[in-house]
Amino acid sequence: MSVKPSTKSVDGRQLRVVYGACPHDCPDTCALETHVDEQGRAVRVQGRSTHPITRGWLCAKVNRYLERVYHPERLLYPLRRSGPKGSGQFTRISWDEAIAEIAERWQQLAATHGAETILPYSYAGTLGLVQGGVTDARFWNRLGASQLERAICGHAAEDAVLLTVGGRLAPSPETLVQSKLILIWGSNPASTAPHVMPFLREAQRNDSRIIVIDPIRTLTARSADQHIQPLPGSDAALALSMMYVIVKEGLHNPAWIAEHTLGWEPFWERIQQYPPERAATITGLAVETIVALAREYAMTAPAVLRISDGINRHTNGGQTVRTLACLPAVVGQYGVAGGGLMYSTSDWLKWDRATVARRGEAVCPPATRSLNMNRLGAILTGEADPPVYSLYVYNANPVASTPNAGKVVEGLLREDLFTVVHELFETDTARYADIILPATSQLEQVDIHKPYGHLSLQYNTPAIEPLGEARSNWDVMRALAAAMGFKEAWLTASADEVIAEVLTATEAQQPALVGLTLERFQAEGSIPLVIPEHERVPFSDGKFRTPSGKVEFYSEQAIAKGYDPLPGWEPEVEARPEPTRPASKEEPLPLLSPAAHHFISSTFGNQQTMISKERNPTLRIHAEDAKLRGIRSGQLVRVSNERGWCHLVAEVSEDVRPGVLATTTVWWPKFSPDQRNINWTTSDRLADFNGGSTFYTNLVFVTPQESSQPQQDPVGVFIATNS
Ligand SMILES: Nc1nc2c(c(=O)[nH]1)N[C@H]1C(S)=C(S)[C@@H](COP(=O)(O)OP(=O)(O)OC[C@H]3O[C@@H](n4cnc5c(=O)[nH]c(N)nc54)[C@H](O)[C@@H]3O)O[C@H]1N2
Ligand SMILES: Nc1nc2c(c(=O)[nH]1)N[C@H]1C(S)=C(S)[C@@H](COP(=O)(O)OP(=O)(O)OC[C@H]3O[C@@H](n4cnc5c(=O)[nH]c(N)nc54)[C@H](O)[C@@H]3O)O[C@H]1N2
Ligand code: SF4
Ligand SMILES: [Mo]
Repeated sequence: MSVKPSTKSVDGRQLRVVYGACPHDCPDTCALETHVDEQGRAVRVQGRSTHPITRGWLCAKVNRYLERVYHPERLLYPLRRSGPKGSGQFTRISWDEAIAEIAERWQQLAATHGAETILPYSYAGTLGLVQGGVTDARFWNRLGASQLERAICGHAAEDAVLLTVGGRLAPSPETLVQSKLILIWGSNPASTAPHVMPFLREAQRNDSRIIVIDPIRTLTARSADQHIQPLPGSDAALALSMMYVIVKEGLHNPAWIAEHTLGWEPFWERIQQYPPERAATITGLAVETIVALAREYAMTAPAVLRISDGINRHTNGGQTVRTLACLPAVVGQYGVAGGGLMYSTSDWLKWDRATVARRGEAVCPPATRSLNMNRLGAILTGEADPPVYSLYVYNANPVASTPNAGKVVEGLLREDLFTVVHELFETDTARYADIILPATSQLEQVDIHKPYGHLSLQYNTPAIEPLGEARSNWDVMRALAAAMGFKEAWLTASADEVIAEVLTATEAQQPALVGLTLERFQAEGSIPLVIPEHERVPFSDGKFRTPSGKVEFYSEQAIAKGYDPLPGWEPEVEARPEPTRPASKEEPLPLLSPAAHHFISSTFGNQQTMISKERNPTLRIHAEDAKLRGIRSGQLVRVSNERGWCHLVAEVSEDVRPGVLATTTVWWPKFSPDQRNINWTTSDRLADFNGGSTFYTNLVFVTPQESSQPQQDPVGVFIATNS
């Protein structure tokens, strides 16, 4: 990319141009350009035109990033609770008071109950190396706090891909234009990775076919050439059955399988349990659909399989992804340009972990227990021993986003829990804090970003001064370290010093970073990883990063982890016993709650323009199920199970098939009816692999709310009166 221009003339004004990175949990990791006026105010945020993926445009959300940055409800000062927990009553205090109080409480806890009773809770508010990765590790390791197993998103899928091919080495999305068939399986890029869409359109213009496999007719499905709608949680059976057809019809690639895979014989035994007639009863698809899909996939080359994390959020999610990851091997499509598996690009570059985390430093106490973030409610209400007495939340909004959120609230109400929340806004989580700390936005902080959906790194230069007294995550860690008496240079270094240190340590091991210095990032903003052209087709050398160097249909590593050594299908733990039989009025139905187009998880869920575009927290329900229950569009319905309940606005829709329900997430509870959202019903049960989340294994009862009127103005109606 070109070297940094310092100013731009717009409408006769000289505006400063600052290069940045979109910090959000989105595979596109866009390269930003912020224009700043003479008063130091950002007046425009746009996508950089020279970036190979961003290509000069941003999504509907970040296009309006300045509304977020200059939102009238930004937290600007530290606050201390002055009423009962959850009352929303706070009084302004100084940073010195806030830091001193936190440090004192933690020193007391460390002395009396052990530092393990302190739990940092965070996820992907920002994906930056410093404000995310380093903040997540260094200070907490030095303190000896409990570790957090960050398993809320794609943990099961990551494990599945690692077991099968040994690395998350997706090709960059530009290569989609080389594909002749694109299977988009349980992934909704039109909303969740929008910069993939122009490549899909171009592929279609090149006569490529796109097939979307998703229980919901998503925005992506609407623009596909074909949409196949299996029942949720049935995909592994569909994939196994495709393999059955492929092999029975001799459309597989025996030579490739013999050379590049391990365990074909036992896997073939398993596949034979899934003739299309059986798969049809599991998936709810016609036998002909399964057979035609199998033939098309096997007979079209190159064919790429795109998956993302949505499909892994089931109790059988790990095995589902592992089975899907075997499909390209059966037809010999790994290592082919425009073919293979497009999951995540995360393993093209791995930051040097020892430098990021400093876990091995002599001053750090021995490794502590790891607590799974999906179990937060349970952890706070008795599961943890010793209990958690202090929770420090940043980069996350667990009251909105965590499964079984009602339990989380129950835990946060504990009088003996000292909760600190570092946030840009008074989220539903911040409301339960004892101390709230104001956080900077991306325009106010330094960072560097490694994407999971392409192959360029983005550096983020702060464009404006912090608003009010807001501080970045890392600056708060530094202040807390000082207050706790920790003097190590790796806890006091500036963000840029940390970046330089990690770049140097990582470059020593990974050629993809050679020559990419902090100074170059500061000048250029975005730089592609150094990957030779001939290595850009993943696995084209036939070497997989598994222990055997092959695609492992049979995995000893899986056995060691207590999993089935072979891919396979299991019914979901919570499922209708006969899913293809029409559901009676009294029966609970499976509910999917995937990503909303105008939010990123719960981020942007307090921005009026985004709420207006999303309209309502809706329940999409098929006309047959709606009629049976006497439900009309626009009516408020109660969605419930043994974990909890919430109210949604019914939308009778052909987007879902009979017997399947859908909503979108993550609505802020405080902007939802009764101040609760769908996560009051989702389960904190863990997935089959790696402690993953199971948001989409969720059976719920649906009943109409008798007295309710159609909802027109959700924000006016639902907004909490005391917020
Ligand atoms: N606009 C927007 N963008 C986002 C986010 C957001 O909230 N909004 N979230 C970000 C984050 S945190 C993530 S992890 C990614 C997620 O990115 P995606 O994985 O693309 O998004 P999801 O909506 O979680 O799930 C994708 C699709 O999987 C389908 N699905 C669910 N269960 C099944 C199943 O059993 N079988 C099949 N075949 N399909 C199934 C859902 O119906 C959904 O359409 O997106 C990121 N980008
Ligand atoms: N029902 C259901 N629930 C889901 C999902 C689903 O599909 N269905 N998706 C799940 C998935 S995939 C994910 S990844 C999780 C995500 O859940 P979370 O990680 O909780 O993500 P967000 O809800 O976006 O919360 C991020 C918070 O971090 C704050 N933040 C942003 N930048 C900074 C910063 O620099 N410093 C500090 N201190 N804070 C910052 C934002 O203001 C925001 O409130 O949600 C999960 N929840
Ligand atoms: S959310 Fe995704 S698409 Fe939108 S600007 Fe950020 S990286 Fe780009
Ligand atoms: Mo996620």
